[in-house]
Amino acid sequence: MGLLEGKTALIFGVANKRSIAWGITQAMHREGAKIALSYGLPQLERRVRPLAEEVGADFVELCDVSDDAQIEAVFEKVGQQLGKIDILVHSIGFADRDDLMGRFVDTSRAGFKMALDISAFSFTALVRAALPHFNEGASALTLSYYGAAKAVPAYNVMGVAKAALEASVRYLAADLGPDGIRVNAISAGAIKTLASSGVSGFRSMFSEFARISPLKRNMTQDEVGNSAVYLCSDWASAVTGEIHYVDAGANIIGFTLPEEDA
Ligand code: NAD
Ligand code: 0WE
Repeated sequence: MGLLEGKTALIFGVANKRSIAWGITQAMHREGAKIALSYGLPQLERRVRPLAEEVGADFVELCDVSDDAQIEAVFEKVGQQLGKIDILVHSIGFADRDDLMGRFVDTSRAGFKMALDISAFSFTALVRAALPHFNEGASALTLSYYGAAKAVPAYNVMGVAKAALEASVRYLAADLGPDGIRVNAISAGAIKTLASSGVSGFRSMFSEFARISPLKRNMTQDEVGNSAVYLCSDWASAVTGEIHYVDAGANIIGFTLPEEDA
């Protein structure tokens, strides 16, 4: 018997096989959840359709989360085609590439607005739009990163967006707790995906991560997926407003010594 048997999960943010959202999708499918997917750009459809087929998802809808009308439209289809949902996953983040290099202090007003809109506000927008469609005991999950809590080289405006996202998780959890709806985030360690591999210096960050983490390795999309299953399952029924690190323990380390002194 799967942990999510009888539940329906609506997952935003699958772009390709490497997406964290795809690791979550596969884990939730394995645990018996019915899967529905939403993707962000028309040109992603030809990649997402075959993936949807792998997990038996009939509901596959375009939704650019920077557009209120598209959010409204996708949830109208949820009402018509999917029925009530138990799990909402938000695995979406975007900033202008130019803002993910150089100094944070140089961030433009337009770049700041876009990063916060797509990476932070969209979670609140999706949760609000989902409210009439949630079953009793439903939960929402988003993805964050350590750059919300500490200054990470080049993460810049995305770190500020993730800080806003993590605070949103707490306010949403406080708002919706009385209705039995839980809201949590997974803060994942650095993983190679479309959104990360284009980032300059990512390779050395990736190997540095494996060096400092207590488990002495990186993690996988599948491991994030398994933690997502737990947080969205009834085993986490008293867990809400939480930022749960899935990072091989890296975030607990204060500093490391150079090899010769260790
Ligand atoms: P990804 O590129 O596979 O996923 C990002 C998704 O955001 C894509 O599916 C993209 O289409 C979608 N998106 C961007 N703008 C959108 C818009 N306007 N409307 C709708 N969708 C839009 O990369 P990923 O690494 O799987 O990222 C997923 C989440 O995980 C992001 O929130 C990211 O910040 C977070 N995260 C990533 C890492 C990492 O190292 N890869 C670590 C921690 C957290
Ligand atoms: O949240 C992320 C990815 C965020 C991201 C990445 C891109 C690259 C391409 C948002 N927007 C864009 N826009 C683009 O045009 N991560 C946690 C992965 C990541 O991204 C970094 C990191 C890490 C880790 C950027 C700089 C430094 C570290």
